Amino acid sequence: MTAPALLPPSGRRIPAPAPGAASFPHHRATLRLSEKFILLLILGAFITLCFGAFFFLPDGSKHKRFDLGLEDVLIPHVDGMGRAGRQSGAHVIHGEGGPHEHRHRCLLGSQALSNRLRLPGNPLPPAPVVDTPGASGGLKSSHLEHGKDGYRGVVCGTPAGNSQMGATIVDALDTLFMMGLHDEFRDGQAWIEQNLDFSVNAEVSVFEVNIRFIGGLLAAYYLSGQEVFKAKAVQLAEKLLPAFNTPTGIPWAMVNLKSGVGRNWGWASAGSSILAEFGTLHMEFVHLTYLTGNPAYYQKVMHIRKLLAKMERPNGLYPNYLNPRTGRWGQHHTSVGGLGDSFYEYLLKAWLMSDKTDTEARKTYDDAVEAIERHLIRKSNSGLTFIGEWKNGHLERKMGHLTCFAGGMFALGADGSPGDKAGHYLQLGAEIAHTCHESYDRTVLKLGPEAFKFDSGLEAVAVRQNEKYYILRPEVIETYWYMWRFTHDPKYRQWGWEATQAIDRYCRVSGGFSGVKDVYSSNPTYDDVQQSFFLAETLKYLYLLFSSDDLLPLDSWVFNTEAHPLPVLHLGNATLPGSESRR
Ligand code: DMJ
Repeated sequence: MTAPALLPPSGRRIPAPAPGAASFPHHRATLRLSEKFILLLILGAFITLCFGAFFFLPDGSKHKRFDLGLEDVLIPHVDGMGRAGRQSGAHVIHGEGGPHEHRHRCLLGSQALSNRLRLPGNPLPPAPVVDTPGASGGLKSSHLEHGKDGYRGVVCGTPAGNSQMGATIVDALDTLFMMGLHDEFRDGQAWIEQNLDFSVNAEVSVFEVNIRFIGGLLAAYYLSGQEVFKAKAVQLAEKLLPAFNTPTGIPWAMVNLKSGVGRNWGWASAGSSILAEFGTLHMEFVHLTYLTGNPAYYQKVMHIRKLLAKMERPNGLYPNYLNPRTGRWGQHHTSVGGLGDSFYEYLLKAWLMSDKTDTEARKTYDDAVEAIERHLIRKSNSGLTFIGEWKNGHLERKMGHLTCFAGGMFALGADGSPGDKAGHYLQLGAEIAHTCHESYDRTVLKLGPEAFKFDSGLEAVAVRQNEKYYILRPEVIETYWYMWRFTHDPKYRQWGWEATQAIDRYCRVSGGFSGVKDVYSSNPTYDDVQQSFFLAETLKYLYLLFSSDDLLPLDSWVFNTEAHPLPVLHLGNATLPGSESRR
């Protein structure tokens, strides 16, 4: 394999702009209260998690079957929704709802490693500037003290269940790095070096492994320059490739890491693959080709794109299900929430990540969004804009928490939209943010339900008991952050601060943070799970919301669907191995 011509002569590590150096603002000597508060949330949760990993995870790397965890993060469950794979009344696929995802570990710092990270050319990001309207007044010093106490309290908390995959350790790495928690970052790195091994007889979700593990490892690599993360990402990606061995090249949802045998979820429309799963591989796979020179990854995802481009779409919409044997659509359900969501997100981000040269991706995104607007987006009686779900020609007036990410997506895609519709899409993003904020504000806990209706006089509230839970999801805060970046309207920080306080008040438990089962109950019960995306996404987006814009600027970094930042690839006239020039 020859190295791709586009790689910098000094090595393959960091494309321009050099991550780390130019991308982070200067250090301030002190942190503000709000900044300390969010930092303590993250630190507390991560340390809690790692305590368990350190003391309770087996050292051996070969296990007959992951059982976390794995059942939760990587193997489908039937019961809820998730950005890529939850459907109404039905299925938790990707780790949501599993009982044992949080892990606890006492983390130890290491000056030697710290020094290594501080090598020239690999500077540490300084603490971000935080300016929190409404927060400084609302945050009392006693609140901060409570944060510290909580942090101390969870350091040696008792873990529940057992995990052998370390999902949260990997998922949280870049959050730790971004916040300057480098001792914890190095402990995570040490765990990965010593324990993370994919030579196991385990069946995993291709999508989840890609967004959480490969995405997390790649971001950790780009930020820190530590080769181990790249090596692990590539090893893992190799294990996923057999999933693409289907008659159409549309990958199976699951693959056995040892045997390479793939299969689909039993519940998914007659053995179909899921749009948001096979459509959420592009960013990571393009980076894998970029970093390794191996064209296989790029070719796999471009093949998916080409196949989709040839297919007829009912009403211009992409159904959530596609059969990998026949290449035909399954049920004609379309969603911008579970089962569909990140497919649309990755079209836009493929364009952004390519330095806006991948115009095919942009056009596909624009066409898809146009159809979504025409068929799925409506205003409620009181004027709330919502995104419903399309089911066999009928619009279900229900919106998932997962769908709330779309506000941020519309804002991110505003610049570059066809015609002079940039203002329109920014406005649409603002309307979705407002609706999703209402879904939080209309609860007792001020935390959003899993799904909410716009029907029979009901607006932005959950009706069914099994839609009233909040599992530490990030999508609403994600949208606040994007809207903040593009408008600097202080209400987004205000809303983010409300969510921060609600999470601290109602989700903090002795062992970390937990989801709650009913956001309309003043006495909620916990689900006893700290999802890995809480550290990867929810707290990261909150931290970014209260930071200055030059912390991971959006013209240099594109966040994968699990909030792992990957750099924009400025390829100039070069092409990726396995591609023709897109110019
Ligand atoms: C995350 O794992 C990702 O954002 C995914 O795309 C959808 N669901 C969760 C968070 O809710």
